[in-house]
Amino acid sequence: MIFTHQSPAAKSPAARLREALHRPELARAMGAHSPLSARLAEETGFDVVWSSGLEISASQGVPDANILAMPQCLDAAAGMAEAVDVPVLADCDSGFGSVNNVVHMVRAYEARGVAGVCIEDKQFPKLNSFVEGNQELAPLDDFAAKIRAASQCRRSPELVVVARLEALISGCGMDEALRRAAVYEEAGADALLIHSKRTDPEEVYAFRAAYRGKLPVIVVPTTYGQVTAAELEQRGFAMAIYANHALRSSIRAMRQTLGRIYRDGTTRHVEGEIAPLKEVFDLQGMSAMLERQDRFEEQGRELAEAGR
Ligand code: SPV
Ligand code: MG
Repeated sequence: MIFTHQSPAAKSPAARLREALHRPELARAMGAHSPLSARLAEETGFDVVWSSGLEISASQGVPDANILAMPQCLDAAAGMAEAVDVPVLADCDSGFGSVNNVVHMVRAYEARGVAGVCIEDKQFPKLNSFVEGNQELAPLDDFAAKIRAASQCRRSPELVVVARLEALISGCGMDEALRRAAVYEEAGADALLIHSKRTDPEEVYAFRAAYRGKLPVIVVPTTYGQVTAAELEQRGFAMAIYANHALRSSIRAMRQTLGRIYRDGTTRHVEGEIAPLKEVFDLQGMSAMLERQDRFEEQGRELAEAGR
């Protein structure tokens, strides 16, 4: 969205995220950390932008371990929500603290146009799920309270509350994941995210087959990236989040270009490999801005003329 349309009658981003989660087809979300990366995800065709805690932290040069405070994560997610029409689902870690933090967080994210919030059942401070270290689960009652609070304290019933299950990550096993799934559903979650660090999809498949509830189930195929969208859809998943691939590709691309310029002492050899400035201007909405400026200045002249 480069300041174009948005008719007042259009469905809210939250309603569209809900629809995406309930369609028979798999919805696909792309991880992003900035308005620019969110726009690239939208332009490519992804249904949803995942405001990734890992990406936002990495873009600030800090570990994904609740080093950034809630307002920093919120600003990043809100910037993305302003920049695109597709719904933004925000990674809200473990809710930035207690149940009181969750209430404040839900209202703040909602007010800034984010379509959904995802909170995970780990302790604060959380540690990225793929890092060796403390992956201990939050007590079940504490996390159920957070989900209940999120679902009851949102201002609009459309805001999507995703409960992320970390039982498989923490080594607590499938029974614990299923037990928690049922409790989070009862607490008011709108969707579940089952996370896994296995290099094959068997445990998320086993979870999907054994889960008997009604909520859509989301997966994050990072370590088992060999699966296809068609397979995930066929297994009954509602959404796949490709959580960090844009960031990782940009790191590799920047390293290559910077290295080449440094070694060659010229930018000549990279010019054909990198985005021309025109592409940057397009992503910024430069021509739309200039066209709008001309239009309003023209109208201003007409108004002034008529008023003479
Ligand atoms: C993120 O993108 O920050 C996520 C997904 O939470 S993961 O890194 O897989 O934990
Ligand atoms: Mg995260």
